[in-house]
Amino acid sequence: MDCIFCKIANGEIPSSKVYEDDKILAFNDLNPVAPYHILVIPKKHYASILDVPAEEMGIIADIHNAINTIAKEKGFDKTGFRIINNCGEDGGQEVKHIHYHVLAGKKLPNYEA
Ligand code: IU
Repeated sequence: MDCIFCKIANGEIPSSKVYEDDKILAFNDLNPVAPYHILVIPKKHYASILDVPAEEMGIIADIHNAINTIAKEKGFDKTGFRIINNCGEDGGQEVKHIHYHVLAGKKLPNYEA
């Protein structure tokens, strides 16, 4: 499958790695919108949350567990941060491999809708 985040996950394409374990990879976003802009992905391919079977939802807990570790390591557990998952066309999802944006390091603006 021609998925850029699968290629990042398997090391075929290099990334600025922030965290890795057997199931999860986190790396710095190429176009950061905040002082910290980290993408957290499962190594296994799921196009979006809609593609994660109920019996595999544990991967979402694994992602959040990785985010906890990263936040504590980087120190933004103390200041706060935002987790975003864009899903589908209207959600603004460009890369069709589920990923969570973690934004931190400044006071983030409120949402526009
Ligand atoms: P989105 O939620 O699918 O819109 O977010 C995709 C993000 O992936 C976006 O912030 C890009 O800057 C980022 N990104 C990246 O960091 N490295 C890449 O090779 C590609 C996209 I393609």
